Amino acid sequence: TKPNGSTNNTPDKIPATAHPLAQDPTDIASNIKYHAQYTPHFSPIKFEPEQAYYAAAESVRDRLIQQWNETYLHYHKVDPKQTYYLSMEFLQGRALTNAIGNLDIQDAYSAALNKLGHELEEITEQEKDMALGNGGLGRLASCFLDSMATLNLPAWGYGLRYRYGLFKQSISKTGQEEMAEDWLEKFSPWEVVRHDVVFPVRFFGRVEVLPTGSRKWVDGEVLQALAYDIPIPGYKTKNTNSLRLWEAKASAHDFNLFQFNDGQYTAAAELHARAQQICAVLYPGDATEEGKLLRLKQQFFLCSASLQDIIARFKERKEGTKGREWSEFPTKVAVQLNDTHPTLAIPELMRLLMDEEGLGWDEAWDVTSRTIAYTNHTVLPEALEKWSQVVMSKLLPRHMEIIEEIDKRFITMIKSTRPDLESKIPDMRILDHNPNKPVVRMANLCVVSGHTVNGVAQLHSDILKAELFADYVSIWPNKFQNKTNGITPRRWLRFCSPELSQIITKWLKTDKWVTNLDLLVGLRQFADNPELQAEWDSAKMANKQRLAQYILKVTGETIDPNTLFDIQVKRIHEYKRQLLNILGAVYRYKKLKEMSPEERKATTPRTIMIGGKAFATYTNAKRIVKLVNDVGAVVNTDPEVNEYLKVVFVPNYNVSVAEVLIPGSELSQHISTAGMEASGTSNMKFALNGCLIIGTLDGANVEIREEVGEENFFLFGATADQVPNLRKDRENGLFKADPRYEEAKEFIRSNAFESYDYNPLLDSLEGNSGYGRGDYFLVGHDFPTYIDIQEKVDEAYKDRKRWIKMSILSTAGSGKFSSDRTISQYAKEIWKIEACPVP
Ligand code: T68
Repeated sequence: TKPNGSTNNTPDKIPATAHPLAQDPTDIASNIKYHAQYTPHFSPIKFEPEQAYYAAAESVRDRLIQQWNETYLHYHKVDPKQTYYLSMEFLQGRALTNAIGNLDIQDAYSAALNKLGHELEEITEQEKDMALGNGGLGRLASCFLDSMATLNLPAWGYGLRYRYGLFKQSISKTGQEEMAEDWLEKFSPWEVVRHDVVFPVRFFGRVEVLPTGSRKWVDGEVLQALAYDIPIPGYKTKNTNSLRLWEAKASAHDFNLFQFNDGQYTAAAELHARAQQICAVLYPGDATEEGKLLRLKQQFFLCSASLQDIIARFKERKEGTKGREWSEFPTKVAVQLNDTHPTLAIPELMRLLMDEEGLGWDEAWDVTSRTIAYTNHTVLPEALEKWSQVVMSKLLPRHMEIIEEIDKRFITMIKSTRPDLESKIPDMRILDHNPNKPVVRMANLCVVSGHTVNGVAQLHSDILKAELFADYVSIWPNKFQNKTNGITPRRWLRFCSPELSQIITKWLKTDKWVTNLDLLVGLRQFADNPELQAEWDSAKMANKQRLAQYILKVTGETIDPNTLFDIQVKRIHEYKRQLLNILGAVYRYKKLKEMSPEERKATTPRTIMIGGKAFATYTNAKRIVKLVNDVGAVVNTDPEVNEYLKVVFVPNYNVSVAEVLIPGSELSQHISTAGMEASGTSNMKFALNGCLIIGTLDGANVEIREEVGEENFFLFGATADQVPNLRKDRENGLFKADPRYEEAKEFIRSNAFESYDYNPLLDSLEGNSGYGRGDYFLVGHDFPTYIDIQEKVDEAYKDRKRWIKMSILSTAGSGKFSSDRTISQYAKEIWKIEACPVP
């Protein structure tokens, strides 16, 4: 047998016996073997890492299912108020390490797999990321699920089961290429299909007025929503919540057997094909009318299926307790909208209550507005959703009527109670009757209908109140809240950096920090302790080595763990200013070239890593990806400088890549134009892992700097309140470029990197100010202070002791950014729900 048991079968001595709740490694090994033999997905000849992964995952699922069922039954019995987190995106990443970690059975599983000739680390690498999200918003939803389960909160996630999640990115000579990422290629062991949970969802059709005067949505086409549940285990608790993902199906009577037998195969299965389109991909390109319609269908599909399910549960439990009224619905149900993407939950809940349950408008409105709350994640104008009224009326005629009524009543209310705001009505109302393109403004619908609106970091929430939603604040001053984002300390420290975690536990003399992250402040008192510093240094070094091996594997580039590891990973967007980073790298390269060999030796050697996906049709973002790769190709092969500088593009950035990158980072860049990044969440992950931040006063950076101490944060750049005037200055020709900035741009224009035409990209930094041109993102303004602070970074890194102390203080100051804190605040201040621990 080869070391990993890659020949015939599992080691023979271990029987294949079902032991769903085994504790002992031998019984766990038996249970894994049981799955390999009796719930097979492969032919019985091999038991390689891939087969071992599926068998191990199913054995972990066995024990999850037990506590999962108990959780459901317990909630059913206690009947507490529950939260439903509606999100078009969940970026779950891998589940196996997380499940084993939360169940606290790492050691037993590791030993069991060894008995079967495998290594746990190798097995977990077999799992494909569940990447049903784009970036921060989707990952936030997943961190929230983890915290809700860990805090024993009765809460559900609701989303869509996309066949293909976020695309897989590869890099070729021409830049980024996208491929479908097939997470379901070989089935997912984590989902359970609920054949008994199916709801009809209608599209198109018309509104019929019944003799009673009530209205009913009829005709059109009806698809079925089928539930797939993913277990969400809490950390060291029995509570195991559900992420319910809907899949669209057509039913058998929509299959036209007559047509099929007549040879009209496509026509016979037309509705089946349309059903498949709904959940085919995450975020279908919305450049075309078809793409827009499909995205709207997806949004409605999520909202309709979820609300029918929520209402069914309410009614089921209502029958148990005699005489519960619909007015009690908001005492049992809290619905949180993750951005405006699930806004249609508002008119859909109104419709279900009025047209299906027979409530009047006022009663339905009272229930709806006390149930729904909305989180805003952006102030970027192009990201504020607006749907064509024409498209909406066709696809959802009854909902359009309801939205018109909400709009009408809102205007009436303003006119009667706030005549001073009358001139603001055109901006505040939900419908925008612009004759060229009448639209529905989804954010306005959320603000008018929801009981609470929140931003995702203090600065962002302040901007919402002062700008985007300022007029509404004067009507409903108490509707607006802040909930600074957070991240789960389990995935983002305990499991992704076991070495550092062990050291923290040792020095704090407890592992309670995993669920009470504020305890990390206890590290402050040891920040100068040479023993801790030495341990910290060696754990960081081990993580850097692991990262270097990963980079070698995926790029072929050798990077030196003794250099400063400087990382920027996030979606590629002009406002996030990867262009500022690469211009800085180009400037550094040019200066190194001009130095003598002795001068170079005195510099701080750096490895700059940049990773992230560009939306397929976002031209400038794709040019930035190509530029980073082209700069790397020249710098990394230049024997004069490549000891002192490397520039690496990390391909296909996703959750599991982040789990390798973040623990191995020493400096990370969060350098958005102030006022534009609502929060950022990777900044929190880096800080938690003892990585120092170079950043602007934007999003949650502001709060991170407050917590870790300003001496441990490399700050530069304009502040949010300066930005509008700086843009005006630019328009008025008052901007004076720093010569170093001009030098870096000129160097790229001179084809120093590739004969590719970078002029269009660089031209976006020139000329008059305006969106997409004239340096709207103020790269030119912030460049000089960016270069200056980078010099401070280089100096600080030379003093090892000082750097490690800063690193320890960074972790010590990260307690606030646990998603447990965020979720406790949502639970208390928005949802009004309480823990319901399974005994
Ligand atoms: C992000 N938003 C914010 N949007 O940019 C980030 N948008 O500052 C914040 O930390 C994070 O949300 C969590 O609050 C997004 O990630 C999207 O991904 C998105 C997707 C579809 C449409 C619009």
